[in-house]
Amino acid sequence: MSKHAQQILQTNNRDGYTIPGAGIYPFQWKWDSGFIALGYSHFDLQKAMSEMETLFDAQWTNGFVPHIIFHSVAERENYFPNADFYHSSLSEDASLNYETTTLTQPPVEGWVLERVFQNAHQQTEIEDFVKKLFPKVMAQHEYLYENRDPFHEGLVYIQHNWESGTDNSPVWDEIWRSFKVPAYDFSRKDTQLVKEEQRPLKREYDYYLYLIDLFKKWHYNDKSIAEKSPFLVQDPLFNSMLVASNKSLIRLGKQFGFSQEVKQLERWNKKSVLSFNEKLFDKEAGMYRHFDLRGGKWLDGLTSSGFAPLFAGIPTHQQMKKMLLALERFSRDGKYFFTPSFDPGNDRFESQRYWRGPVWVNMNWLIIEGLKSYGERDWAHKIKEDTLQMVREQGFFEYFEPDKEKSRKQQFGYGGKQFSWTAALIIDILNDKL
Ligand code: 9WN
Repeated sequence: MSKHAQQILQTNNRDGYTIPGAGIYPFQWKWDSGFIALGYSHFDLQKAMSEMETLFDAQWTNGFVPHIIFHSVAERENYFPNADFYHSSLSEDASLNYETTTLTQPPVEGWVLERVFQNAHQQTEIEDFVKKLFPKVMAQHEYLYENRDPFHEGLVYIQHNWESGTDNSPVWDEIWRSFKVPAYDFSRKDTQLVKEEQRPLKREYDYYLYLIDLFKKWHYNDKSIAEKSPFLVQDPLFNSMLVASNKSLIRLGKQFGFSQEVKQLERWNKKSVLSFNEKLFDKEAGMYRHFDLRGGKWLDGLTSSGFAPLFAGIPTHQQMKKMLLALERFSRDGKYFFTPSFDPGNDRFESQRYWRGPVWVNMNWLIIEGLKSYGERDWAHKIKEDTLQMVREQGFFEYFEPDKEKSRKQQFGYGGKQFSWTAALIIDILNDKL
């Protein structure tokens, strides 16, 4: 299984970066690259390092790291919306080296850097690599805390659903209902490659595009976005990745002599963890929620992103125990595989449609690692077994049917095939002694 996974990464590897999946995702994606680098670090350190270096080559002058780098001109026609739609040069901070999007994705790079470092087992080049990457990752965190945290809470906002990584999650539904958008006329490429019922609706794409059009009008200026945009959300997954990355940078920073940075990281993290538990933890549900900064309230619905704080060590022991009960409820006592991306008890749950229900390997991996860090090995083991079973029986797909009954009747998973982060994280899971 591990060999097969390695082959997938090799096949999806381009010059210096790895595409998430052939056809549907033909460029470099930010958080995908993080998971992919972790996978490579088990068998090809050079590739792990170049994956991250190439990503940071596209970093903007203000520290922002874009979510897609449109490396291949030949593939431009095959993805929508592409560089022509974003027009990133409207921003004064944009990369001059690459055409990119103007949105970001969860800041996984700090903890990825630490894990790549650990898996390198002191190979000589790794120290220089860490020293080179550390300030770049730090600059990303500075960008986020300085520009995405208007009330200095230690919780940063995302400005677009694509920044969450969980594109069409039902949690955004009520935001979409709060403003009107035109019906865009465009040709979608994704639904030519993947069944329509497994992808977001056209009407949702209208919202996604409209937000970017608004940002263009404001030249992608963060202040204008914070003041005027209808979409500002404190997302538990995004913020967990930031806290986990802060923690990794603190450990690496101590080892590599970045003492000023370590102080700053400790200040940020203290505030972030406090606010997280005060503001985003829902005691009744026993898990974390998305906070709508524009509307001043939690968004409606529970998602697998609400378990991500386990990965960052944010919940107290007591909160973690409540989260185990919430996890059990998500599985409906074994009716569903761990972990559906949306609460199966909610009537907006859709078992095939992308982030509205299916299981994703990267979310399972984060939860497994989180549970291990709390010493909940039996729990971690259960989720690991479900993950391996789905991939073994159906292949290295992008996402999977959560309903065990339905899943038994189908041969394949959903979305893109030979999907890079599924392969990369399976390599990591198989390397684990658990
Ligand atoms: C938009 C590449 C990306 C992932 C996201 C996933 C999906 C893109 C799309 O694919 O999003 O960024 O075209 O739907 O939701 O998490 O990074 O794998």
